[in-house]
Amino acid sequence: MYNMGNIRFKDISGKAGCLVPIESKRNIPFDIKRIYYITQVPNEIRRGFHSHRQLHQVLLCLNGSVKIKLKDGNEELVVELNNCSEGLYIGPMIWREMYDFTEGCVLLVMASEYYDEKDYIRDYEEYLKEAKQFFGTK
Ligand code: T46
Repeated sequence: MYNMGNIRFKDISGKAGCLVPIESKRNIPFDIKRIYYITQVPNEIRRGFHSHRQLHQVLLCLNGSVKIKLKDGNEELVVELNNCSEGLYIGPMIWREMYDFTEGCVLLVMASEYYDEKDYIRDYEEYLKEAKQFFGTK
Protein backbone atom coordinates (compact mmCIF):
# COMPACT_ATOMS: atom_id res chain seq x y z
CA MET A 1 0.00 0.00 0.00
CA TYR A 2 1.34 3.46 -0.92
CA ASN A 3 1.44 6.46 1.45
CA MET A 4 1.90 4.47 4.64
CA GLY A 5 4.73 2.58 6.30
CA ASN A 6 6.34 1.56 9.54
CA ILE A 7 8.95 3.73 11.19
CA ARG A 8 11.34 2.10 13.62
CA PHE A 9 12.65 4.58 16.18
CA LYS A 10 15.97 4.01 17.88
CA ASP A 11 15.40 3.42 21.56
CA ILE A 12 18.02 4.06 24.16
CA SER A 13 17.22 1.42 26.72
CA GLY A 14 18.96 0.16 29.77
CA LYS A 15 18.51 -0.52 33.45
CA ALA A 16 17.32 3.10 33.83
CA GLY A 17 14.44 2.61 31.38
CA CYS A 18 13.83 3.56 27.78
CA LEU A 19 14.26 6.87 25.91
CA VAL A 20 13.12 7.39 22.30
CA PRO A 21 14.31 10.57 20.54
CA ILE A 22 12.00 12.01 17.86
CA GLU A 23 13.30 14.69 15.50
CA SER A 24 11.51 16.54 12.68
CA LYS A 25 12.82 15.62 9.25
CA ARG A 26 15.29 13.18 10.77
CA ASN A 27 13.24 10.22 11.88
CA ILE A 28 9.89 11.91 11.10
CA PRO A 29 9.54 12.59 7.34
CA PHE A 30 8.09 16.12 7.78
CA ASP A 31 8.17 19.18 10.03
CA ILE A 32 5.96 18.54 13.04
CA LYS A 33 3.42 21.37 13.50
CA ARG A 34 1.05 19.65 15.89
CA ILE A 35 1.03 16.87 18.45
CA TYR A 36 -1.98 15.30 20.06
CA TYR A 37 -2.67 12.11 21.92
CA ILE A 38 -5.66 9.85 22.34
CA THR A 39 -6.17 7.95 25.56
CA GLN A 40 -8.85 6.53 27.89
CA VAL A 41 -10.72 5.03 24.93
CA PRO A 42 -13.13 2.26 25.99
CA ASN A 43 -12.26 -1.04 24.29
CA GLU A 44 -15.55 -1.25 22.35
CA ILE A 45 -15.10 2.21 20.78
CA ARG A 46 -13.85 2.64 17.22
CA ARG A 47 -12.42 6.00 16.12
CA GLY A 48 -11.18 7.50 12.89
CA PHE A 49 -13.39 6.61 9.88
CA HIS A 50 -11.86 9.35 7.78
CA SER A 51 -8.99 10.25 5.49
CA HIS A 52 -6.98 13.43 5.08
CA ARG A 53 -6.41 15.15 1.76
CA GLN A 54 -2.99 16.69 2.55
CA LEU A 55 -1.96 15.73 6.06
CA HIS A 56 1.04 13.55 6.93
CA GLN A 57 1.06 11.91 10.36
CA VAL A 58 3.09 9.49 12.43
CA LEU A 59 1.28 7.45 15.09
CA LEU A 60 3.12 5.97 18.04
CA CYS A 61 1.54 3.90 20.80
CA LEU A 62 3.32 4.89 24.02
CA ASN A 63 1.51 2.39 26.23
CA GLY A 64 -0.80 -0.56 25.62
CA SER A 65 -1.87 -1.39 22.10
CA VAL A 66 -4.33 -0.38 19.38
CA LYS A 67 -5.19 -1.69 15.93
CA ILE A 68 -5.29 0.60 12.90
CA LYS A 69 -7.20 -0.45 9.79
CA LEU A 70 -5.91 1.32 6.67
CA LYS A 71 -7.59 1.52 3.28
CA ASP A 72 -6.50 3.14 0.02
CA GLY A 73 -9.64 2.44 -2.01
CA ASN A 74 -8.21 -0.83 -3.36
CA GLU A 75 -6.43 -2.64 -0.58
CA GLU A 76 -6.87 -2.73 3.16
CA LEU A 77 -4.58 -3.82 5.94
CA VAL A 78 -4.48 -3.85 9.72
CA VAL A 79 -1.45 -2.73 11.71
CA GLU A 80 -1.19 -3.28 15.45
CA LEU A 81 0.77 -0.66 17.36
CA ASN A 82 2.06 -2.14 20.61
CA ASN A 83 5.63 -0.94 20.94
CA CYS A 84 6.76 2.59 21.83
CA SER A 85 9.60 2.50 19.30
CA GLU A 86 7.48 1.27 16.33
CA GLY A 87 5.63 4.12 14.61
CA LEU A 88 3.19 4.16 11.72
CA TYR A 89 3.43 6.80 9.01
CA ILE A 90 0.10 7.64 7.31
CA GLY A 91 0.18 10.00 4.36
CA PRO A 92 -2.57 11.74 2.38
CA MET A 93 -5.65 9.90 1.14
CA ILE A 94 -5.40 6.85 3.40
CA TRP A 95 -8.60 5.94 5.20
CA ARG A 96 -8.01 4.98 8.86
CA GLU A 97 -10.04 3.32 11.61
CA MET A 98 -8.67 2.78 15.13
CA TYR A 99 -10.07 0.07 17.39
CA ASP A 100 -9.22 -2.46 20.11
CA PHE A 101 -7.66 0.18 22.36
CA THR A 102 -6.39 -1.65 25.43
CA GLU A 103 -6.79 -0.23 28.92
CA GLY A 104 -4.11 2.41 29.50
CA CYS A 105 -3.43 2.82 25.78
CA VAL A 106 -1.84 6.16 24.88
CA LEU A 107 -1.70 6.88 21.16
CA LEU A 108 0.58 9.79 20.30
CA VAL A 109 0.14 11.47 16.90
CA MET A 110 2.58 13.87 15.24
CA ALA A 111 1.11 15.87 12.37
CA SER A 112 2.53 17.96 9.54
CA GLU A 113 -0.20 20.67 9.73
CA TYR A 114 -2.36 22.51 12.23
CA TYR A 115 -5.86 21.17 12.74
CA ASP A 116 -8.09 21.91 9.76
CA GLU A 117 -11.48 20.23 9.48
CA LYS A 118 -11.56 21.02 5.72
CA ASP A 119 -8.70 18.57 5.19
CA TYR A 120 -10.85 15.65 6.45
CA ILE A 121 -12.93 13.36 4.26
CA ARG A 122 -15.38 11.75 6.66
CA ASP A 123 -17.82 10.35 4.09
CA TYR A 124 -16.65 6.97 2.74
CA GLU A 125 -18.35 7.32 -0.67
CA GLU A 126 -16.69 10.72 -1.14
CA TYR A 127 -13.39 9.18 -0.02
CA LEU A 128 -13.64 6.41 -2.64
CA LYS A 129 -14.31 9.00 -5.34
CA GLU A 130 -11.32 11.17 -4.38
CA ALA A 131 -9.03 8.17 -3.76
CA LYS A 132 -9.73 6.90 -7.27
CA GLN A 133 -8.55 10.22 -8.68
CA PHE A 134 -5.59 10.48 -6.30
CA PHE A 135 -4.23 6.95 -6.79
CA GLY A 136 -5.49 6.70 -10.35
CA THR A 137 -2.05 6.61 -11.92
CA LYS A 138 -0.45 4.03 -9.62
C1 T46 B 1 -6.46 11.09 12.78
C2 T46 B 1 -6.62 10.10 13.86
C3 T46 B 1 -5.43 9.18 14.02
C4 T46 B 1 -9.33 19.28 17.27
O1 T46 B 1 -10.01 20.26 17.61
N1 T46 B 1 -7.98 19.42 17.08
C5 T46 B 1 -7.19 18.39 16.71
O2 T46 B 1 -5.95 18.57 16.54
C6 T46 B 1 -7.79 17.11 16.50
C7 T46 B 1 -6.95 15.92 16.07
C8 T46 B 1 -9.13 16.98 16.69
N2 T46 B 1 -9.89 18.04 17.08
C9 T46 B 1 -11.33 17.87 17.31
C10 T46 B 1 -12.13 17.48 16.09
C11 T46 B 1 -13.28 16.69 16.66
O3 T46 B 1 -14.30 17.56 17.08
O4 T46 B 1 -11.50 16.77 18.23
C12 T46 B 1 -12.67 16.05 17.92
C13 T46 B 1 -12.36 14.57 17.75
O5 T46 B 1 -11.62 14.39 16.53
P1 T46 B 1 -11.83 13.13 15.61
O6 T46 B 1 -13.21 12.64 15.70
O7 T46 B 1 -11.30 13.47 14.24
O8 T46 B 1 -10.85 12.07 16.32
P2 T46 B 1 -10.35 10.67 15.75
O9 T46 B 1 -9.75 9.95 16.89
O10 T46 B 1 -11.41 9.98 14.96
O11 T46 B 1 -9.17 11.06 14.69
C14 T46 B 1 -7.98 11.63 15.15
C15 T46 B 1 -7.58 12.80 14.24
O12 T46 B 1 -8.66 13.76 14.16
C16 T46 B 1 -7.23 12.35 12.84
O13 T46 B 1 -6.57 13.38 12.16
O14 T46 B 1 -5.82 10.80 11.78
O15 T46 B 1 -6.93 10.67 15.13
